[in-house]
Amino acid sequence: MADRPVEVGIILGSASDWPVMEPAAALLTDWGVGVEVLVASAHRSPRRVEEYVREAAARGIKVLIAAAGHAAHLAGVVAAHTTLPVVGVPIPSSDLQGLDSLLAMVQMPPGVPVATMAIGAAGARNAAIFAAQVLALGDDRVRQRLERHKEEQAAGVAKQQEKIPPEYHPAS
Ligand code: RP5
Repeated sequence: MADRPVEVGIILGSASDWPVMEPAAALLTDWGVGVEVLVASAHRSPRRVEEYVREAAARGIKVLIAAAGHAAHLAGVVAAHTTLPVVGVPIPSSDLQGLDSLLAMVQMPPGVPVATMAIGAAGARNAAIFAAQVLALGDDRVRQRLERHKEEQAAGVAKQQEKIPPEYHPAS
């Protein structure tokens, strides 16, 4: 929905993080949330990060998602420059498979929070849902979409019962 105002900004430490984060952008777009994606690195292009983040709130962005791998300082640096909520996604791009990124993001000093998600694909999906939950506080349309998501998810789990032989099903 190109006519939706952009309310979520996703910042990638590198374009190599995009395959992990694309489903997050797609989910938000599918739910009617306007999203934009910027490649900007805390270490390689710190000025680009700062300039984007400092302008974000004035441009209507309400939630920032920062995804990075290795010694992933991106989300923390983003949080340093804004009062917007910052969601972090550790990307498993290093030899430590994201454990380094997770610790770098989650171990923020007191006073500068980053809502850190799980490593990789699960974290990317949850970052999108979490961002939608923040927006839903003031947007009934997004709240209704989240409620539908909960119902669909629960129905999907119930459907999995069919994969278990009937003789093992709990007596109803
Ligand atoms: C991090 O280093 C990026 O977020 C990426 O996950 C990782 C590798 O970056 P590239 O060398 O692929 O650009 O800063």
